[in-house]
Amino acid sequence: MTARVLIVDDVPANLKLLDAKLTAEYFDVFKAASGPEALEAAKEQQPDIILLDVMMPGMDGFEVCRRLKAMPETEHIPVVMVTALDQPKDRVQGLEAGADDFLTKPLNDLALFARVRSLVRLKMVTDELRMREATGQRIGALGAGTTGDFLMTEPGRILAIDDRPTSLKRITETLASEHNVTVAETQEELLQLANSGNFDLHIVSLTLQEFDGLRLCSQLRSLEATRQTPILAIVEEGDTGRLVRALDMGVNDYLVRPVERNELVARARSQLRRKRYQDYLRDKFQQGLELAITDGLTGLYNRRYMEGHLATLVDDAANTGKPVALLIFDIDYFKAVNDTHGHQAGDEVLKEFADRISANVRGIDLACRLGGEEFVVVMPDTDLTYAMTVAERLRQGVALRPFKLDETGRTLDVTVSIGIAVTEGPNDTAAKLLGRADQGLYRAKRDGRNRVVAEAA
Ligand code: GH3
Ligand code: MG
Repeated sequence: MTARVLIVDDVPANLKLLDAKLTAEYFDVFKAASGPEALEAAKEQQPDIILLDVMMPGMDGFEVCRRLKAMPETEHIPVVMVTALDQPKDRVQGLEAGADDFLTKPLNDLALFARVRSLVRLKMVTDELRMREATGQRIGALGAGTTGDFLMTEPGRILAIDDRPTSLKRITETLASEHNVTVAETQEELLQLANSGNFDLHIVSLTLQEFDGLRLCSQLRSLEATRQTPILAIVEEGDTGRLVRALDMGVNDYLVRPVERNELVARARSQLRRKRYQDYLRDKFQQGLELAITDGLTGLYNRRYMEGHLATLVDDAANTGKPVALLIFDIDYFKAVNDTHGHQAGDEVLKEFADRISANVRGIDLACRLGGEEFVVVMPDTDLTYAMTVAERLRQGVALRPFKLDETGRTLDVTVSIGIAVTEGPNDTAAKLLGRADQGLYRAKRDGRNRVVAEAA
């Protein structure tokens, strides 16, 4: 993997050394010699990761990190603070400034490269989601994004496993004040609990007596329900080999024993925050997709979606020989409903009409609103006889049961005309099918409305 790395240090010799190491690993390196330079370069170059020295004259690394995390253009770029400071309180200060990791000099190269690769890979997930959000906003399917405080209002749901009772106690006690912590006794229990998908963070000790912590992490990464849930690993001091493997298989973050309480709190918090941000982006994308393919008033599919789907179904039908039926509906004298009872009442009728259609078709049938008071139902694997039966049932379901206009109990008689067509032969197309159904509808209107007419080729 290659990545664009911005390194920041006020000592030229340090910059040179780190540059040489990273370049030898095929990373693209950019350099900055001070805090302000780093902020500028981060905005301009949009690196994949920033390695940031802490002690610099003028603006120190903590301040640079806080500013990076406060700017929308740079807040998503992972920051690793690299420093000679080695006190837990320094680490916690770095994490609280928004750093993704805090590595102490002298750097273990293997661990550094693994961490850079891991953070860059994790960033790619967020980048993809951010890109989709930008696209959603551009096509108008999504509103402008707000992130902010909703990310940390709920307590996190954390699942932990560690077979050292004192360590486990320390973890649960430390996190219990802010979060709900569940403890698993065995590997099987952890996987079973995790598989419910009910957790926001998994904490896994890599040095378990009874089983292989690394294997457990890889299982969590491969299960559908837990693939996206962050893992915080607990490693022994100096166990670089295991740490590197854990990071390469997708563990999000780690703590070195003995676990320092404030550091645990800070790391858990930043994993939860990221998880929630990603969940939020995913949900929003899903909603945007739904908005893009459904009709706002009735919740049925819209014309654009129906046309795409119909083309696929008609192609399939040509291959399998199974017919596709298409019903097209137009409410009779609908203009009069609006004119007599108002547009609002008209909308109520359209919604109720959509509900009656939905309730009377199968799960595989596609109900959609073409626009106005025109609707379509596409029925795969359906011949003309069956399509006629359904259409007649729908027609009667409208005509025989008056529509409720409002809460006062006033009702209205509504009727609908329906045209039907069924695919005929391998050369039929979606457009021809729609055209024939439309022709049927025209005849139904001409012949007096409130009726079903099928049109053959
Ligand atoms: P026909 O039996 O020939 O179909 O007569 P009609 O009155 O139903 O047909 P026409 O096409 O003349 O009128 C359709 C009306 O549907 C006109 C328009 O005001 C109304 N309409 C279209 N979309 C909406 C909507 O979203 N809400 C409401 N309330 N009315 C709508
Ligand atoms: Mg009409």
